[in-house]
Amino acid sequence: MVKKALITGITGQDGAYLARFLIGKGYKVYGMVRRTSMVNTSRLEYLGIKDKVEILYGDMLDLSSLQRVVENTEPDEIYNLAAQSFVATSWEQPILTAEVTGLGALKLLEAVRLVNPKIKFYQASSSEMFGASPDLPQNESSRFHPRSPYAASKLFAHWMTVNYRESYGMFTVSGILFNHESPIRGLEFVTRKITHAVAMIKEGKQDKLLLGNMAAKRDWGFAGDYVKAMWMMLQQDEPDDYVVATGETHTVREFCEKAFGYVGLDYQDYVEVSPELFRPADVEVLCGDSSKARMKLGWKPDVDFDGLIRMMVDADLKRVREGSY
Ligand code: NDP
Ligand code: GDR
Repeated sequence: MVKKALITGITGQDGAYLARFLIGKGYKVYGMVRRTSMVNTSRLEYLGIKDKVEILYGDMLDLSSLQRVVENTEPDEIYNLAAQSFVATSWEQPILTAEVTGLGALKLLEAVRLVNPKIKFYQASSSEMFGASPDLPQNESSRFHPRSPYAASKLFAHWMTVNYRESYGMFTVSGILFNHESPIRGLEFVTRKITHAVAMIKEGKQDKLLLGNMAAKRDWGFAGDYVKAMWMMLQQDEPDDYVVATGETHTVREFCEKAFGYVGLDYQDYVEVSPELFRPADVEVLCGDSSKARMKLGWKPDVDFDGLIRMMVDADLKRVREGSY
């Protein structure tokens, strides 16, 4: 029998990669999207799968719509990737962030419990939940110390996922994923902001790049590798939580150095620091210990830091040259 998966957030970076991965595994893929005045399926088009997924309308703010989408699709697996996912915006829209990213996950869990508690449920948790944790590298037992409305909302959703497993015996898992990027990463995130600027500068269409905290350190991997781990978590006999990370951490400055260096430029000639781009509170260093995922799931990343930067710069150069972005 063909397995069915429902993805919330299918128009986002991970939603598109996960949909492609599941289609490759023979799944029937449903994607929930919120109503907007313009359709936003550019990432599905980029990965060549727009016509291979079935779209349904629903919103994380609206429990009745979630319940209807779950009833109408009768999925075996649900991947809850929908969120207000940009940390910086979460200070400007803290309540919306809590409602979509935090309460939205609880609403979806409730919809699953009411419609069919046997559906397997994946929650997109985040390394941001560790925030200012004194533990480094961070694994599943590390202490949480969220540092933004986004991170606090994700922590609520994480604990609700754990609680639905413990209270109702549901197959709910929380994947604590460290930063993962790709050529279809949103332009506001620092990696894509840099690789896009590198391409624009190289092609003579931009002359500088403004950044905030360049000392921040992140454990960056490739989104295509990380969506595999999501699926693997739902194929286990028992539901559990897993950290997914490369185990390497690099500064924003290093990312710049390599991305500009790849096209023969010196980042110091183009990058300026703008105090306006600093956050009210930042997470200074994240580095994940994914031993559990590697041992129990057999997961490992295929793309390394340099490979990721090359992939992103190449894709942005191509788009800038074609005038497609
Ligand atoms: P994106 O920001 O690219 O995608 C977010 C998705 O959520 C979009 O499809 C967006 O739809 C959808 N969405 C937002 N608000 C609503 C709403 N009210 N109702 C329905 N859908 C909504 O995120 P990523 O793909 O990068 O991340 C996927 C998930 O994983 C997110 O939950 C994120 O917080 C989490 N995460 C991401 C990490 C990363 O490094 N990428 C690391 C750890 C966790 P629309 O297109 O209409 O805006
Ligand atoms: P993050 O990603 O907050 O880790 O959240 P982001 O790329 O936005 O920031 C990473 C670090 O870079 C610093 N920085 C800048 N960031 C942005 N966006 N723009 C800048 O100009 C800039 N200059 C410096 C930031 O201060 C920060 O320290 C991402 C999201 O995908 C979340 O949804 C996810 O949960 C986490 O990764 C894991």
